[in-house]
Amino acid sequence: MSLLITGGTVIGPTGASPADVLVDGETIAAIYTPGAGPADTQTLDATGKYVIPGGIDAHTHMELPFGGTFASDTFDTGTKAAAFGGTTTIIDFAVQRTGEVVQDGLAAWHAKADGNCHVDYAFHMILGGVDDDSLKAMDQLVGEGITSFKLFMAYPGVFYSDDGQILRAMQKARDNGAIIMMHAENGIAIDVLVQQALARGETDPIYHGITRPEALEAEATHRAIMLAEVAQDCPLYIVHLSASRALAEVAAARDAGRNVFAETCPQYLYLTLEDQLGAPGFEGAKWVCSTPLRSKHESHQKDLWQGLRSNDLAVVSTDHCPFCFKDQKELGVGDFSKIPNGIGGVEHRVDLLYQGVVDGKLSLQRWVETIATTPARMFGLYPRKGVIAPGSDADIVVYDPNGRTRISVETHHMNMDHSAYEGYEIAGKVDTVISRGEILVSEGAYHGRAGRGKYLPRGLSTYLV
Ligand code: DUC
Ligand code: ZN
Ligand code: ZN
Repeated sequence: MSLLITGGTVIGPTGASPADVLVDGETIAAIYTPGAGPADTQTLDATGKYVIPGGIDAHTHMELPFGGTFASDTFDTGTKAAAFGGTTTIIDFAVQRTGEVVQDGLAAWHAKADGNCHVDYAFHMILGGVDDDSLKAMDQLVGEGITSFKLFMAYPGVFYSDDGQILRAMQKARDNGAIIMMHAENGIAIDVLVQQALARGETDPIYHGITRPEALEAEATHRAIMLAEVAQDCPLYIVHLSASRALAEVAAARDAGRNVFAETCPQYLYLTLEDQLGAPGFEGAKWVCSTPLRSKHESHQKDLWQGLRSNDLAVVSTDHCPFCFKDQKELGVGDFSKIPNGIGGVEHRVDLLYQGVVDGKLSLQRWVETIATTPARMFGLYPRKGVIAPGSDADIVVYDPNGRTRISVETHHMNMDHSAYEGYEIAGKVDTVISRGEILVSEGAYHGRAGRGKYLPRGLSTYLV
């Protein structure tokens, strides 16, 4: 089937231009000056709207086991919610927990996702135990299209790697071309602060943030950057960067020409320690995530937006890790350290970042780059994904700048009993969502189905210096 998207403004990393886009089957066949496309084709009128590549959320955790429970979105519910929000590819984290075999963890993730996804999906691999076997497995996985590995400097006893393990994994990645993704927080020091806070009776959710000070994110970010230097400039990608001094560490490494990259997430751009984590009673548990929300009395949000403009922050992902308030977040009543860490947001990233365009904080081009093009290049999916160009997959979002989006638990599609952004009004709206040539969302109606999403083996990053 072919489809001509007419009258819209195509946005790419090089700018915005009026163009008609011809979709043939699963791919983009041609781009025409307005009105020059074939006459005998079904059309989709995008007049007055933006035509952008489908969003790529490079950081999700469907069904992640955490803190005695599991993230509440399955690959079915989570990827359907992603589609509603204009995200047509996710990269989820397969998990090897300490003591498990890497290949078993990966097989478990394939089993969870296979036949259940509404949009295309790929995997990174979390290494929770770096040893001779997992280092060998890294080579095998790169051959299978898993070209990025997440390590944790936090969560001792669960996912934590010490500096020697990190260095060995980085050396391996330097050899086989993979990227190391780092959860950069000093978990050993954090655990001391957590125990001291609990001993003082400081049990409310806000102490989750207070016991994870930004100095310990900056310190870990610095250490990771230095270890990657020792590993001969192993490509390093800092995940969920939340704070000014960690950003300064990334910026300094980038200024020195290093293969150091970072992402941030909408929660760090919009939400704060005081207003959300500090909500009365146990309410703040909704916003317990790590790295934590930061203080509104410091310059973090302003600096993160600046980092997005300057490309010191290359990508916006969600770290989608939803837990219901009832029975899940409630595991931490009376002890913040038992609240499962995570915020759900896979449905709202495209809209929340568009709000940055409306607010004058981000250009249209940077919007598209940070939500689609750069994640595709960073993680070996480009040019199949992340760009509107002939030959690329027809993953396309028609975005209505004159529409409005109201975020609420009443209307969202994620499997969560609350929304981290309840009541937020966005000036802009996802109008039509196309995945590999198939219309999944139009006029609010859903036409997709579980199982149509394909697994995407990835190539090596094409974003390296
Ligand atoms: N941070 C979270 O908030 N949730 C899951 C894992 C992580 O690192
Ligand atoms: Zn993390
Ligand atoms: Zn994460």
